[in-house]
This record gives sequence, C-alpha cells and structure tokens, in this order.
Amino acid sequence: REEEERLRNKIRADHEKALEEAKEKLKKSRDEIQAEIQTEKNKVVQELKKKDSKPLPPVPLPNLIGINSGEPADPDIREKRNKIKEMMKHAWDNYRQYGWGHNELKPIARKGHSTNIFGNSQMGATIVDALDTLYIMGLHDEFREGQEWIDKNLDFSVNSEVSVFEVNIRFIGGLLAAYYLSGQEVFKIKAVQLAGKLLPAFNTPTGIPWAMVNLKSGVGRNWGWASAGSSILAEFGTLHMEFVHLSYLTGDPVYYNKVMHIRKLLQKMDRPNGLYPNYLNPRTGRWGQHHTSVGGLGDSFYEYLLKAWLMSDKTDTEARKMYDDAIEAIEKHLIRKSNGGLTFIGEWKNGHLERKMGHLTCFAGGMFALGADGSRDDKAGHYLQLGAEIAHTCHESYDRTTLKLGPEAFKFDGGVEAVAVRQNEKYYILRPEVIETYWYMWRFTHDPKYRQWGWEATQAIDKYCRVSGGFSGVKDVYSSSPTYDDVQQSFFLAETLKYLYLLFSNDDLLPLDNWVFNTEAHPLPVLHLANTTLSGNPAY
Ligand code: DMJ
Repeated sequence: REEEERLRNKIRADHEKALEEAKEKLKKSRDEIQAEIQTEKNKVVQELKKKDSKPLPPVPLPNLIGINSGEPADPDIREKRNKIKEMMKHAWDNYRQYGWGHNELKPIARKGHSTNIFGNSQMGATIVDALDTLYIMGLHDEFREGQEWIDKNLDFSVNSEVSVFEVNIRFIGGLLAAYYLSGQEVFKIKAVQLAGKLLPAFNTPTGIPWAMVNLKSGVGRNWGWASAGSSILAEFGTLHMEFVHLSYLTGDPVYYNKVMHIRKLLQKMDRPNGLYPNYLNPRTGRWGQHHTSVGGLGDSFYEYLLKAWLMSDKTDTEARKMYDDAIEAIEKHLIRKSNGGLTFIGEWKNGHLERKMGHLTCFAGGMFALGADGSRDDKAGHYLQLGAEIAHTCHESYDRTTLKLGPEAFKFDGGVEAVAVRQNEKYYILRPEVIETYWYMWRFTHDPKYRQWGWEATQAIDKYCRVSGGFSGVKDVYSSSPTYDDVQQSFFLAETLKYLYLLFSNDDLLPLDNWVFNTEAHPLPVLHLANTTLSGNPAY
C-alpha cells in the first residue's frame, strides 16, 4: 500500500511539473519554441556525430611500401610521366572550379554532373575517386583540399538511393586506399560509416544484396532492366576486397561474413557449362537469363576471385580454385581466334556465342597476366601469352579507328575484325580497361610496346578529349569531327590517368607483391594474416 501511495504521489508530481513546463512554453512565442526544438535536434545530431567519428580500434598496419617512389631515370619517360600528371591537374582543377562537391563534371557546360548510380545527393564522387591518384602523383595540396572537403561535407545520412557496387568500388575503395596511403583517420572513419549504410542491402531472403539501397531508409531494390528482378554477378560479386579490409580494420566480422556468405552460396549452385550467368535472383536464389560475360555485368566478379587470393597473401586458396575453374570454362566456351588471327572474348547468350567484345572486357588481358603466377598445372606461360593476345586485340580496336581511341564494343563477324558496327557502340567515355591491361603487361614483361601503346592513347586522349574545361568522352571514334558527351567520368581520374602514370613509373611505385588494386584502381595492401586462411583467421 505504501508503495502504491508513493507511486501515485510521484505521478502527480511529474504531472504537475509537466503542466508547469507546458504553461511556461505557451508563454513563449512560436519562434522561440521552434528555436528550442532546433537546439535540441542539433544536440542529438552532434552526439550522434561524436559517436560515429570515435576513433576505431588500432590494428597493426600492413607493410606499406612503395608509396613515394617510381621516378624514372630516363628523361623521355620522365617527361611523359609529367605530361600525364599535367593532365590530372587539368582534370582536377576544372572539377575544382566548376563542379566542386558534385559527383562529376560537365567540362563543356562547366557545371556539376551526376548519374543515378550516385543517387540524388552531391557526394563528391570525383574527389573520393581521385584522392589516391593525387597522392601518388605528389599533388599534395590538391589531396589536402579533397581531404578537407570530405571531412567537412561528406555525409551519408541522406535520403538517396545509390548503387551498392559503385559506392563500394569508388567510395569505400577510394577512402580505404586514401587511408592506407596517407594514414589519415578521417578516411577510415568515413569508409566504415558508409559501409554501415550499405549493410541493409543484404537483407534479402538469400543474403545476395540488392543492386541499390536508400542510404537513409535502408530500403533496397534491383534495377528495373535486370532479368526477372535479378541482382548482377559483377555487382554482388565485387565486394570482397573492400569488405575484408573493413573487417580487418574494425575487427568486426560482419562485413567478412556477408561476402563469404555470397561465395558459399555461389559455390553450391549448378553452373551451366561451368559458366556463371550474369543474373541471380536474390529472392529465390535462382539464376536469371543464362548470359555470361567477362565484360559488363560479369567482369569484376572474376577479377575479385583472383584478387581475393592475392590480397590474402595467397592463403585464400578457395578463391583461387574458383578463379581457376571459372577461367577454364571461359577459355573453353568464350575465347576464340578470329579469321584474321585476333584472340577475342565473346559473350555467351542462351547457348550461343556472340562474337562481340566490349571495351570493358579488355581488362581481362591484365587479369590473365596477373593470375599467371600460381595457375593450375603451372600454365603461367600460357596465361601470360593469353594476356598479351588480348592486349594486342584491344590495341587493334584502338588502332583501327580515326581517333586512335577504342569503341565501347567491337565485332569479329562477317569480315569485320575489332571494329564497332552499331552507331551506339562507337563511343569512348574515357574508360581505363585497355590501358590497365597495357600496364599489367608492362609490369610482367617490360616489353616497350606497352609503353608505346600507352603513349599513343595518352596523345589521343589529350588531342580529342581535352577541352578547356577538363576532359570529355567522344560519341564516335570513327569520325574525324567527333562530338563530345560532356562528361568527365570520375574513373578517368581514379583509373585511366593512374594506370598511365604507373605505366611511365618505375616498378617500385606500388609493387604488385604488396598492393592489390580494386576494380576502380584503388590500391589496397596485401594482408599478411599469420599463415591462416582468411576464413580460419582466429580474429573472426
Ligand atoms: C569502372 O568504374 C570500374 O573499372 C568498373 O569495374 C567497370 N567500369 C568502370 C570503368 O570503365
């Protein structure tokens, strides 16, 4: 009874206090009340921010070598390297002046540009994507400007629907690389905050993530154009490198578990002819259309199998096996020689081979060369040769155009060899894949032709894509008076210019024994996890 009485008194007292407060409030003007509410809100936001930006637990940093070197002794090579650095500066300065904070730049209209992959928010994609290139080129003032913008403005609590894959490879990959190169905590913290915002995308019946997620609500969905509501192989299969690094840096296994779950699920599935189809339904766990590609929709899935093995200091042998199995099937069913003797990688569509290769597919030359060492049955020579043949074919696709820049897709059919046929496949949008392959081939062979081909591409880009407001893609590489698409893609700064710069640097800049490049050319260090496989690492 006494307890009841005490409670009743307390309720009465609280009630009276609340009434008093309400009376006081009513005496205040509407504006005053609103100002008070706003102050309260700000306090909560500040608290949350403090919580979010708490320093993460320290982990031993991997061996970070070769981040400040690479100056070539040969004056001719040094001059070429300086020219590429000047192009980077031109791209950056114009973005800085006309597009700052926007995702990309329209170099002709001289204003910001964005596409749906970045959502409807100004997330400074070009800044994040460009950071590590600025760093290795020694453009430190520009790097600091970028860092300051990220520190003050990059906010992920926005009501914006973004591509999980693109945000992972460009933002998380870019932030992690900037962190490893510079040691600045802010990049690690932002990468982890952003990764937290992507996690709801994995809430599907199978754990295969949606293609898109709303950063605020966490609601996910797939692209309307993808076969029967499917997720895309190259999207959900290109998360491994960044997610393993996130678990490494935070000590939180959640990221690692998400990507390993995807791997296990894929391992259990039947593969038609040993090939992975590009589409997988995240609700049913069944394949969509049986299309297989080493270009768009498939490409970086294969790349990440190989790189998962490399970044684990070659201990993740499960990934290596999946890579070996996959490329054996690809070689058997997709790789052919044209009548003119060019090796090409076609696309598998419902039981037949389409004799068409995409610019995107040209990255595979570098991948084959990178995977040569450690290949099954000691076929290193064979894969290096295959890499060289793909590099040659892709160079031909550039050489057979008016502008000496490669088309988006080219055919090997009815007398046509490495040439685009359809008007809507004749564009070049500053893509990196061919130059990426030249660089890997250069690192593994030091055959001077790769530098020569890289220089041809540099000159063509400078001549035909450079405008006073930056660099633009062109709509027809076979036309002597091409029109511009007026977009300076963020990957031009992240990848194309970085691979060119590396091609004209010494090999001690970002050596491949210590660094593995993500699919957006962001270098991440090899993790030496004490002779255990990643899945067996006691830390997890
Ligand atoms: C980049 O964003 C990445 O290289 C991705 O893997 C494929 N496409 C673009 C560049 O072409």
